[in-house]
Amino acid sequence: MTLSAEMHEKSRKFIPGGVNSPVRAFRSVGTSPIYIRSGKGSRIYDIDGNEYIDFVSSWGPLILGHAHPEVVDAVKKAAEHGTSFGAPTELELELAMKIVSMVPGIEKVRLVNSGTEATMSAVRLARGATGRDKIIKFEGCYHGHADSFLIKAGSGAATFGIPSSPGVPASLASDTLNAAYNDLDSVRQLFENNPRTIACIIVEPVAGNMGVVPPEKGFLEGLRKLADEFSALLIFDEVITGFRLALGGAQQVFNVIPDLTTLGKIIGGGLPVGAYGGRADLMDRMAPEGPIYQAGTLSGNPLAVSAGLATLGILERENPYSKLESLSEKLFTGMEKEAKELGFDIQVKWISSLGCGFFTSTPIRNWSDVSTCDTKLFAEFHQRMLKRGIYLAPSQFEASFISAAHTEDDINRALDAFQDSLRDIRSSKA
Ligand code: KE4
Repeated sequence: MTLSAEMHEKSRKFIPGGVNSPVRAFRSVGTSPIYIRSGKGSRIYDIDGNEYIDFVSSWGPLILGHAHPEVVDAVKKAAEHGTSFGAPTELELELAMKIVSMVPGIEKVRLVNSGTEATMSAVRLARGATGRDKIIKFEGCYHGHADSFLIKAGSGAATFGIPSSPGVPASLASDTLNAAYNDLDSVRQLFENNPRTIACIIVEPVAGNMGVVPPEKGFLEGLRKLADEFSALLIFDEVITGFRLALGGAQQVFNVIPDLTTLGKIIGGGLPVGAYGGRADLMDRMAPEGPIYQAGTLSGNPLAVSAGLATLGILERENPYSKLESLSEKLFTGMEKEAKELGFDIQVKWISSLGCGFFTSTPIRNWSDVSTCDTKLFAEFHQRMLKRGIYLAPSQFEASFISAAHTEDDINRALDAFQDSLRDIRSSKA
């Protein structure tokens, strides 16, 4: 038995499922999770001494790779001055100003401690500002685990077949309306059937929690128009896409400006930071400026903010986006080619430095297409890639990420492992 397996057995006695976040449990890929001791660059190392090329990147934050020296230094330095004050600091103002300068739709921003806090606060603001209770989200999209979002949600909720979680009051669930991604008619339908009761549309501008599903041409522009037509607010949940697609995120790439934006992951450089921001007239409704309440003991924490500032500073200075794009193109087009040559139906979808392969012959544009995936076959594939030293998200409904620390050689090794794993599966079925 590996040390990881032993550790997991012990951990389940103290932590539900042995994990602090469900999707880490490797349940849907049928193996026990590996326990990570350290990471450096594009590599992670488990407690059994195995090395992996990491394409999870802590689910997105580590666009610079693990333990970037400047990020580590910034955290060390900050810690020497104290870890938290519960009071304003210059550092949080510096990060706020940087975010405002980078993200087109953000005039004012509030820092919080996770993506979930960011999205739940943005929706509370939308409800408070419009006086309306209902929200529109998209089936298969995931916005964190606040009650209003756990209705037909993606990510771990979809992975474990609990897209609508017990514990969410029916009265609240009824205020969450689900549309189909890439389907503007389904959004219009909801507005027409629920006149003057919908506060906002919240959308992942690139869906990253049902696997990766990019927006079709005109989809985001169409949402902007529908929100305006029905006097609702448009929220871009850029927890994944923020600083990932470009410094200005998806709203810069697609040139569609939301009323509110939520951020997380990269903004903290691997430490817990989330943020929500947008039009100043909306943000000024938040206490203490306005009446809508949101708070947090560790919001703007100097250590986390230092890691975020270092990360955004390096992204600004090095602008790795074209390198990320070319490595991603090599990986994902290579996967597509190899799958075809080996006779596997895999729909590869990617944009910038995130993507995935859907194990289905159905062309992918939203959750109903994604739900046709053969998750058993994905599990067999995942196990084989892991054995070959390639660490992928343990779910068909997640993204693979490329970091600035990945090299051509990493991509070649991943493609070799991809080919060998598919060959292995094919001969096991022969
Ligand atoms: P957190 O509360 O996990 O920081 O962020 C929630 C969230 C909000 N919005 C989007 C678009 C997100 O992708 C997330 C979190 N993403 C998942 C993975 N796809 C986090 C991994 C996990 O749940 O362990």
